[in-house]
Amino acid sequence: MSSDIERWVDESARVTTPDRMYWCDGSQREYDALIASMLADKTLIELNQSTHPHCYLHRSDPNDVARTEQLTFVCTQRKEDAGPNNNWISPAEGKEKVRPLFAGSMKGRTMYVIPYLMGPVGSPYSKVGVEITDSPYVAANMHIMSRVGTVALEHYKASKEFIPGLHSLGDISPNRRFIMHFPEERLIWSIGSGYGGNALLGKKCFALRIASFMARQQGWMAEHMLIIGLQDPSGKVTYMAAAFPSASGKTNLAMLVSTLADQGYKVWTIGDDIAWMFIDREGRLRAINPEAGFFGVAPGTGFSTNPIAMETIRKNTIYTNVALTANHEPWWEGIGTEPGSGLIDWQGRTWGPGGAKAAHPNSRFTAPARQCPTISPSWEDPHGVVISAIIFGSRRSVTVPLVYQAFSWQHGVFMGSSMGAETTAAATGAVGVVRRDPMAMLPFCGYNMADYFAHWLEMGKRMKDPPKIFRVNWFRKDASGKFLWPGYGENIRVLKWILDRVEGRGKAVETPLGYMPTADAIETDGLKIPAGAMETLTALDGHGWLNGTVEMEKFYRQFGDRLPKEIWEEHAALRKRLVE
Ligand code: SAT
Ligand code: MN
Repeated sequence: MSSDIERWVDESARVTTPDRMYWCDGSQREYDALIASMLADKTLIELNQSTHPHCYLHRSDPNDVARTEQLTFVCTQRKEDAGPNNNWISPAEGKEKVRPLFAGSMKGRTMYVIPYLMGPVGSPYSKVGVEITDSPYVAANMHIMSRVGTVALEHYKASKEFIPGLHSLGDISPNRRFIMHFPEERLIWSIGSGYGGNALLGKKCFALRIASFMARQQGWMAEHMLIIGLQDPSGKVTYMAAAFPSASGKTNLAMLVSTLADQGYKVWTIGDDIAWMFIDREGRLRAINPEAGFFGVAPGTGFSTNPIAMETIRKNTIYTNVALTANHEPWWEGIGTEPGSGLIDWQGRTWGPGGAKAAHPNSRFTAPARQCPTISPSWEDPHGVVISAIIFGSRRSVTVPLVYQAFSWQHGVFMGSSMGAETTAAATGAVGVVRRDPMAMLPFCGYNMADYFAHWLEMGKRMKDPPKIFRVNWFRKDASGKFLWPGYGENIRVLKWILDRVEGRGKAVETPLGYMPTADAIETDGLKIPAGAMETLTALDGHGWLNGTVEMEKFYRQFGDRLPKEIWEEHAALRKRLVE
């Protein structure tokens, strides 16, 4: 065992004073024991073991159900380095504020020490973290979401580097909840929440906030992106990475069931949330999925919308804040079955139709990626997969067309950087408000986003043939509020056009926004959409876009001189194209 890790663990134990300390080895026996202890103290409920083998339900504290962005801080020495996109406090002040909350916080509890690996075993791109936590729920979830124990320590022996993350439930009070990042010393402190992104420190805290900071220093990228392989009729697989804000369909897109399967188009899953991307010796962009599981949103996931996810989460899955049927099966809005009588809601109360939602809108499943029927044979390839297209998407009821392509890498970086998104239940706060969410990274970029845009521009220069960049919007609505595009499996039609463009054969017209598919370029055979929907989906809303550029300008101004001039150039060029 490394003395560095031990030293930090001892120091953390001195502050938090747990009754017991336990080092996780990642074994099945250990996982089973964690589950058994939570069944015993009733923090887990056993689900129907004949329909859902090894599946359990956890109900969190009702005030601890989503990420809390207002309590999340990036503590760099200088405020400018965290940027206007992050809450900031100096490292010294941050520690002073939060250290007292850790004092004795694990009294009466067990401290779990979880060495974990982010990325495939044996990959030069994988990285080690160690999470200390007093939550067995977190320990069990980390087992699913990362590669825990011996494999991580083996990797550490060679790399000699680990990211420490100290987590304690504290008293689960939002008044004493802080998610603190110290990117310059690569350290995470999180207290007061047991919820996913706040508490599973390998995920957003390490794999995005700390990793994005490291990636800029080291010349790679840590992105909030799913990774898929699109197989064409010849059997060739082309890999794509796509950024969408939380709870905007990344898991569904990653597990898409193709409606063009009879033509030979199929989607393989590599990851549904995070991509780490590196430039290889040949100048190509390669991506790995640092995670080992899916922490997906339950509501809206159903037998018709995402049968692959439904199959993936049938066994060995931890459900959080879903409803419970009388038959002890998990249930949520959009699952596609009737709940029957005797449904218990996510807070353990009897539920009646017409009442509030039975499952929390941000209720989740945690399931091993290897169980996914469409998991790619390359998902654990130590060298990753070569990315040919990058897709940016978000929920926009108006203005943003179904799909278009950037003129160049620089234009694509501008497109990603100016992306507006309607907010979702994945973070506490108002839902459905449009905010700028560049590259879907606003809550996850561990440094000043002006520098992040500069880093993207720089990466493009270093690649020989950078991936083509696209913008998509599945969420456009008509005047009556109905979605115009069917989405889900039909999104394959858009992916096919993207593939055609990558291969240089897709038909497109030049518009002020970028290259848009010609009227016949997207296959509509067999597609059930209202008359005129395709026209609306591909129409240019010049007025809406001009207003959009005003919003963009407001957003960019916050970054002052630090914003790369290329972004202003592209902004001016877009305005010019729109008014011409
Ligand atoms: O809650 S998580 O941050 O883990 C998931 C998400 O919001 O994307
Ligand atoms: Mn996410």
